[in-house]
Amino acid sequence: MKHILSIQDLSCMGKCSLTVALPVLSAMGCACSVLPTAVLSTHTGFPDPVCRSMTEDLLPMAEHLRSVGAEFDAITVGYVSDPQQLTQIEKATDLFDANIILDPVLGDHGRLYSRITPEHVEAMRKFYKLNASILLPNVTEAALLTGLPYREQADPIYLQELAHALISGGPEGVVITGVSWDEETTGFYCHHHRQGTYAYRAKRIPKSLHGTGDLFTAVFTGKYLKDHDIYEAAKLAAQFVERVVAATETASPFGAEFEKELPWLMENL
Ligand code: PXL
Repeated sequence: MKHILSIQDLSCMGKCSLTVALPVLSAMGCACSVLPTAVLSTHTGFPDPVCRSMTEDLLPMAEHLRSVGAEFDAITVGYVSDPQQLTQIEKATDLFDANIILDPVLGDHGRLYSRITPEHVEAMRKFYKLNASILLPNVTEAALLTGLPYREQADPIYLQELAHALISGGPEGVVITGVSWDEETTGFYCHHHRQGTYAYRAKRIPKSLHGTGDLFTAVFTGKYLKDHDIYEAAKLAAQFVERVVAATETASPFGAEFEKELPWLMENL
């Protein structure tokens, strides 16, 4: 059985990060251990969440996991609540012989998430270059990390520029998610050193939900560990997210109704 270490926050309510990674990866037949970067009452889409950062605890916790013999097939890194955590995560992940799949959670729709500062963006830029094997940014995060301008409506040339700038920084593969191709279609654009370039389009469902990036990362990771095909992994993740968005009755910060689509995911692995 594949064993993943998921490093991201535990938001007590709102369905994102660990509360979606754990059930999704279990449904995909993977074991998932965690290192919580922070414990929040809710994600930051709700006003004024209580947030306790785990900055000081990340490395000792990882050292303890290592000392009792933990080994991982991959490590995923998602939301970090302050940029200093990235230094600790770098030391923590160096203890293990596993590739890092990084979702550089910084913002969406051309804007930073609340609590994310320019220092945070700079720290994430340094971190991905040195540590990420696969990078899963949305268009906003790809623009922030490369310094290229953000464009709401993406075209293949713009995406190629973003992907090439990101790949030249270090990772072997990048999937740019949340691509708005035109009024009617959305999808992703991916590029991998060995596998080449692919673009994926699907019909747009005009509903914006919290946690869909985290769902994408979880499904991507489970599938990528199975057959190491970046395009197939991103396609399954995109299809799952599309189904979840369609199945979610109301767009609210309480999150996506992903549970409804877990049976489909298990059948389509
Ligand atoms: O879904 C990304 C995410 C994860 N964790 C927290 C967040 C967000 C996005 O807003 O606030 C705490």
